[in-house]
Amino acid sequence: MARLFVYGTLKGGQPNHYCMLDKSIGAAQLLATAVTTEKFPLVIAGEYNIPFLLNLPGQGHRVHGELYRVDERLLNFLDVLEDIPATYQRTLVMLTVEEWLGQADHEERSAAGGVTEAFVYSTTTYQLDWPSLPHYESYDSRGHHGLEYIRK
Ligand code: PCA
Repeated sequence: MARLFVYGTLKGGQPNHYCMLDKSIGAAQLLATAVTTEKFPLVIAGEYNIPFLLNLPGQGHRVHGELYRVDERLLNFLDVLEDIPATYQRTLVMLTVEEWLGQADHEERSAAGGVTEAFVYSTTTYQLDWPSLPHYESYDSRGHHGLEYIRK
């Protein structure tokens, strides 16, 4: 079991969320809503309007998302889906929990000050102009930006 913070198309209501629900892929339990403890630039980039958390701590906003407990099968599947390590890299990020949800057990909830660590798909392999794209604090494929995610 591992813990994964999702901020983009894998979140509830977003275009790749089905991966988190499909029991034939693996198992995921939603533990909490959370925000990155540090700021990061969250941009929408490329011809398919893909959300990327750029690994540039201190820039942009604290990014909102969902914290899941995932099994190895799902994690391996997502590593392929997210094209690790070319497009994204799976790194550790510090999170501040906003709200623990039903599936978090007592041990998980005891995180000091609600600060906890999880994997995230972030990237250092971005194009030069991406840091100057608009920064978001919460991703929605159908947001006002008009850059709806395009499935390949
Ligand atoms: N999928 C991963 C990284 C960005 C994306 O679209 C996520 O939702 O966290």
